[in-house]
Amino acid sequence: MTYTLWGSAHSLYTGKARSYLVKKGLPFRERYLSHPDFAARILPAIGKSSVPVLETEQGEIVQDSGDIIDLLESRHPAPVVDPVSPVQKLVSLLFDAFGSEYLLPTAMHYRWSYREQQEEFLRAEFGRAIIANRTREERRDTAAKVMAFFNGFLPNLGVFPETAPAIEAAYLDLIDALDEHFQWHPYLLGGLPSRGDFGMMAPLFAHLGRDPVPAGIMKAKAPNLFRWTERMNSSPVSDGEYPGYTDAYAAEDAIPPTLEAVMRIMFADWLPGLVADVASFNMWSAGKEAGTVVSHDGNGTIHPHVGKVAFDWRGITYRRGSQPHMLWMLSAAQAHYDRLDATAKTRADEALGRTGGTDIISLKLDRRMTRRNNLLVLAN
Ligand SMILES: N[C@@H](CCC(=O)N[C@@H](CS)C(=O)NCC(=O)O)C(=O)O
Repeated sequence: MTYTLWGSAHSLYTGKARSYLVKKGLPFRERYLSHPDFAARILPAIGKSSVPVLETEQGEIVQDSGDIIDLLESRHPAPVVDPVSPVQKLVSLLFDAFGSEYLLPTAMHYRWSYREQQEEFLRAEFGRAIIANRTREERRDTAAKVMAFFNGFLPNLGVFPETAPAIEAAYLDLIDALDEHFQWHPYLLGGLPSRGDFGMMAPLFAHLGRDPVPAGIMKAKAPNLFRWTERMNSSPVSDGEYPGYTDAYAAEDAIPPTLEAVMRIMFADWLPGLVADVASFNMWSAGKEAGTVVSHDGNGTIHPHVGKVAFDWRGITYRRGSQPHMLWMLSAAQAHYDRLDATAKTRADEALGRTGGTDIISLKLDRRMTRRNNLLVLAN
């Protein structure tokens, strides 16, 4: 049994799926979009050009890093990536949503706002992903067209010269706290990676940990975090750096105090945008039929929005397209929270109270979403 991971080295969400496959010890091979089969077989099956895509030997073809993990978890439960203990599982799901979605504008900012300083690298990486067996010049030229498409995402993500200083300040606060955490612990929740680690790998590897400008920042300012990005792509669970550490989550459902420090920053910076996203989603979804594709214009995309949002954030007004996919991921954490028994809920409430997460877990979506044909749609 060998899985095929369609994606590329420079792709944000491929980095999440790859790290998951590596840490699970699942046999897989990688294929880039440049492979003729991508256009011939994969594209028609998923309906649009996006990665990562997992292909199984039974012929299943799945897009979306979260769906890929869900499918593989249903078949390969060990080693666990969803902690059994309730508070840790909640924290893992929250980091998955935060990493996979909230940090996307940050990752795209550092990739595209410093283009001059890293143009050659980006051209090589985009070229490598999409075209094979051509000269360097041909690759560079082909890459330029695709790069213009991705560079064009910035306004919808709220990345402008006026917002960049706040985006960078928030990022530096976050990575400083993560650096302190990884001084003591190999993974977010202790000695085993969790779904939250994989979500964080999405932005922190391919863009922030690999593109020249942000990688330089991460190495200089948060070397322990940089080291974690390496650890997350190496197959042994323990890499020898933490003698005496066991390959298990922290005992007794505990959250390491250094992670609580990260969570304080995470929740404070995340809340204002989420509040705006929820209001926008609730307004858009009111009265719509089950099965409606989540999208402002009815056209399904992998990063849909359902209108523009504006909110106060770190002393500025932040304007961007709403992020329903972030709400979809947050709702997984909320659903887990809602199912907790009374004792676990009390402990979860204490942890959220200590770290400023109470308002986030209680945000209320009027409608549920589900996934159909690789797209988000309204549920019943
Ligand atoms: N929610 C999706 C997002 C996938 C995604 O955004 N992939 C990027 C590459 S990292 C892509 O293919 N973008 C093409 C597009 O947005 O049209 C996932 O988790 O897999």
